[in-house]
Amino acid sequence: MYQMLDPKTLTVLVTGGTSGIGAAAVRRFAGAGARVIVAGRRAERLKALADEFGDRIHTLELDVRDWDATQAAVAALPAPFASYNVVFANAGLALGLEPAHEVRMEDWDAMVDTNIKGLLHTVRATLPGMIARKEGHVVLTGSIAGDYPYPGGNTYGGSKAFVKQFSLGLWADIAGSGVRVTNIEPGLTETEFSLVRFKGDAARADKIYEGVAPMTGEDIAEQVFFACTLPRHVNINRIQAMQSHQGFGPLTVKRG
Ligand code: NDP
Ligand code: 8X3
Repeated sequence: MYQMLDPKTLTVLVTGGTSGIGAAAVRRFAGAGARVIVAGRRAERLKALADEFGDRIHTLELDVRDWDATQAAVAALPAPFASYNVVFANAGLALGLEPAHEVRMEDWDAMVDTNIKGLLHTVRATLPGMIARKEGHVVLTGSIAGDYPYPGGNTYGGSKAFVKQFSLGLWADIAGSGVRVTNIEPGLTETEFSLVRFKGDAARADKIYEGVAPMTGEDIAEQVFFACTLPRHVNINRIQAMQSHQGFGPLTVKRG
């Protein structure tokens, strides 16, 4: 029988663990017996996860945009959490759907600071430990938006295209080190993503998921769990998944 890794041997650090895909990953791994370090900014969400899973969970109230805080939080991890061997750099957001010439600069800054710089902070703070231990796995949350453009996706899509290329560059650097790299690229997934994108406008957010059965955080967490529990000689470079009614738009020609 094919031998998957025992999840009880995994200690998983999840950023963006307080909601959506990240929270589902926390539950998937902790539910299977892994230790999980959950990072996010919302303290009450972190506490709820700690209450649910007890001493299998360690929480970090952390804004990944802050390099000093990210570095310090990783350096201060207590045993046995300090020997993490999976890092799921998942925290991220989209803000707005305006065309480039109308967008608020603060929104572009926030996406770059979180989706690119926050992800880099997470990887740079955690990678040396896994390289030294010769065992680990970096999982990054990209998006189909990093592959296929859509109107209003400008900087969000650009940030996820960065994640795609960075994941390949990271693998070029560390293949053979014992640390694996996987880019998870979900499509339409119902989480707090659209509520955040539309700045609390729940009616507009709900419309995004109307008339389709969107993927859920659990669907994506299962893909992460699969990639991380494959035997260590297998590296999944990328998993791209779409909701089964989602397709590609045609190329447009704007005439006149
Ligand atoms: P959610 O809004 O439900 O979750 C986002 C998570 O990111 C929250 O836990 C939030 O925690 C955290 N986060 C945001 N900013 C920061 C920050 N500065 N520091 C630390 N944590 C932060 O959305 P999703 O679960 O959908 O999003 C997770 C990832 O999946 C994102 O990278 C997103 O781009 C990506 N994605 C989502 C898709 C979708 O359709 N939903 C599809 C493709 C990719 P807190 O607010 O507590 O800090
Ligand atoms: C989120 C997917 O298509 O809503 O990354 O931008 S999409």
